[in-house]
Amino acid sequence: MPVAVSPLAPTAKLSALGFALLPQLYTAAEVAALLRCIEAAPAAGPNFRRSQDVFAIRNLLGEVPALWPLLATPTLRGLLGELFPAGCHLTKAIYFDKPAGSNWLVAWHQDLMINVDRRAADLPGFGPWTAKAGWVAVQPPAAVLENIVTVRLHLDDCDATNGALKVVPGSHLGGMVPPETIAARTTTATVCAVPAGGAMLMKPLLLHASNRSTSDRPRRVIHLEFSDAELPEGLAWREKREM
Ligand SMILES: O=C(O)CCC(=O)C(=O)O
Repeated sequence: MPVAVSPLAPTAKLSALGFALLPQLYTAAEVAALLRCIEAAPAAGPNFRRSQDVFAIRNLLGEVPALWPLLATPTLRGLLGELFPAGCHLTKAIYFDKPAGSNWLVAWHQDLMINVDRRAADLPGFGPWTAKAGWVAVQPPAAVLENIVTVRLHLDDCDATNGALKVVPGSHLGGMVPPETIAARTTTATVCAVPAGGAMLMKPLLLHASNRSTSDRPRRVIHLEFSDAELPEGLAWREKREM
């Protein structure tokens, strides 16, 4: 009798590959409510970036607080409970729309920076530091990045034509990679198509990129980062929100 091979659970896939695709994390009604809430936001100020090729909202929950009760569903909380059994906090939230026909492409990279509340220049292992429009960001030690899980919630069906992320499976296991070696590491890249209401889980050190859109469909994403790590004394996550 053939032995049934059970597919890897999302948490196991995330550890092994650096990403996992969840076809349905939110219902169609929940997605519609999230979109209505974003569309009703005033969309003005330094955290809003709008051009023909991208519409982004940084500090999403600070700018659109009404989103949080819609996002923090029992399903999301259940997922986070599996990922972080001892509890976790949100550390970053961004909204991205890559509109139909967008020319915005994102080159291969790892997500190396975290947003923090102040500059603490002599903190061992932390740096370089940047400050833009009142926001301080820093590259932390790899252990801090390894603890983060990003949940990219897709609000539209997304495939290779409208900017689905391309990733290099397993590339999160090699630590921070020198930029000049990235191109040679992308030969095994795969495209992460996700339906509306689905999510992509990913580790920040996973090599990822996205293409321009050749589609007539938008690609709206809510990007949430979670961690159960505290930063060293004197430094705090800028957007920290307990779960
Ligand atoms: O959404 C995209 O296409 C790229 C975003 C990205 O690379 C990032 O958030 O680091």
